[in-house]
Amino acid sequence: MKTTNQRLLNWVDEIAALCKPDAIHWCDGSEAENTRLCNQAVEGGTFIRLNESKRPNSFLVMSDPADVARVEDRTFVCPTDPREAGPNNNWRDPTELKDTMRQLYDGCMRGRTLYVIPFSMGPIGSPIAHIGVELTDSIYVVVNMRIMTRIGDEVLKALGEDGDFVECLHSVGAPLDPGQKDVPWPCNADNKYISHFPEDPSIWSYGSGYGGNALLGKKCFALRIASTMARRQGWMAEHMLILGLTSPEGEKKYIAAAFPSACGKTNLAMLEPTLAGWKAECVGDDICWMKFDDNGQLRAINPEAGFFGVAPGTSMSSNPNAMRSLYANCIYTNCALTPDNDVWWEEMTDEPPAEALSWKREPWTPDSGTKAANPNARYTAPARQCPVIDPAWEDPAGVPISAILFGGRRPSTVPLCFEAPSWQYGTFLGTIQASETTAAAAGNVGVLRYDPMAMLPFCGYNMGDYFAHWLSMPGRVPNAKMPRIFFVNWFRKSDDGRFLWPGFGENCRVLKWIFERVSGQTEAVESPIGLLPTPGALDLSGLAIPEEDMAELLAVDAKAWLKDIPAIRAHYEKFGEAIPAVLRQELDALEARLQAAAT
Ligand code: OXD
Ligand code: MN
Repeated sequence: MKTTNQRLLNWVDEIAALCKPDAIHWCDGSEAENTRLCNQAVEGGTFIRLNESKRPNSFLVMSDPADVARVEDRTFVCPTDPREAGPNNNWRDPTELKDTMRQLYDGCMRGRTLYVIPFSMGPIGSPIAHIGVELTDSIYVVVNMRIMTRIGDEVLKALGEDGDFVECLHSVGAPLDPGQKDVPWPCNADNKYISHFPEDPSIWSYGSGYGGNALLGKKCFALRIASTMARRQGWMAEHMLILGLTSPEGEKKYIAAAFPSACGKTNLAMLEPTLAGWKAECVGDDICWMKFDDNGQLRAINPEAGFFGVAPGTSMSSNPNAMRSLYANCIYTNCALTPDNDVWWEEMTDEPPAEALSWKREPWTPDSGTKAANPNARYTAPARQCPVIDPAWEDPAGVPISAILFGGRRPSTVPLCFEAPSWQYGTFLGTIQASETTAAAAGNVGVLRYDPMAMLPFCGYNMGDYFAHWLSMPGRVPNAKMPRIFFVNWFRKSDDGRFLWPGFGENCRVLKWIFERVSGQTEAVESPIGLLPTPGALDLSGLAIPEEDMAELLAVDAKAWLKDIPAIRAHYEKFGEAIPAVLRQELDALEARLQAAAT
């Protein structure tokens, strides 16, 4: 089906004239098309077909070692006025950058096919969803976008004659001369640009074929560009998981949570509660779009349709529901290949395979002294394959959000859980969200890295204005019912370096407390930092945690908090005048409360 949308037709013509592909293919999104493209990628040496009896319809891809992750230093946010991009983004003048990139795009698809991928972020036709069209010269991008979003004819139908869409242009930047043989992973390692033009809005990506650099629906559209749309239109585009929690009495509440990288977001999104009678179901593991409904209720969709998860560390003990989602129909990137044509990554099994082909296509054994899989190796899995996918995950109306969680990796200072008494203070807590560096990383131990709302690499405009947008939400509609805001920390350690909290499925105990707070079933105690569980309010039944450990987990150490205040002030200074005055007042008031408590 070709579209009747004239703007789309004109844009495809314009890009084809610039990039000069050998052919143009409009993706219909069908199974037959997907099979054809996967076969073509196997024949071309890009895809390795995995063992059909173990992982049907699944493929492994090994990238160029120079193209393995998002490239934040090559990511640009380009409104006309640099103040709009803020200190949290790399800014370039949009006219100059477009000129530079047009030269790179000129002829960049020679010898390749230009694929047109109409895609919907969110259930097609949902009032919370938005449409994009990605033009790309990468089959890897097409088949991944088909898992991660809804693509094809259905989207063109929804777009109609004059529907709006975000222009997403992508090229691996590796044209082929006539007769030139392609490489398994074409890219242009020395010339990567991941550029965002929020005023269009459009995304221009060049040189990388990997993940968030190339699957433009994800970080580029659903966070950076969508955050600017959300600001203009009065909604929220957030880096959050969404889960549904059902009590033994059958009451259900939805929770969204924003954590910085490496804090177990996907694990929490799919957790298996250890408390009898409680059920957790997954709506999404990475991105959350929220809009008010007519009753002032904030409702959320997961704009994605798949999981692009970090594979290393994922196992039946850390995340059984992720593992169970991977039984078929997945793409694996930069995992290792076992002799029986299956994939493997570090910690996937207790025993590593005796031998494998590493992600660098080199023979590997457990004694090699190197990693078999790249630390950023990924699986791309259809969300519908998750055994605990929420029944409402594709509800066009979205799910009502009752609570928002912030958190970080804080071995010290921050208690297991507490609640913000107001939206304003909760927003403040989001702005000071941080993870502490550990001995595992180079540099000073215990240094705080601030990642407000886990959006530092993903906010498409000045972060100070983003904070103001958060603060403005309750005033956007009459009778706004705002979610309650909580702060959690699964990573608190004892003085002798033990984790005090078991984490994983046991985190449902904290979720239960949050559920009970939201439904008015439990009291809380006030403290200088917010509302903590009353003694005995956390359900610890069947869990052998020493009383002293629990006391430490729930203690508010005012002196330790006071030590963070100068770092918080320095963090705010980076955003200068853009920080809303009420947040500075919240910080002053917190400091005063802590000082009173410390003396
Ligand atoms: C991701 C990330 O890949 O946040 O989801 O980096
Ligand atoms: Mn993410």
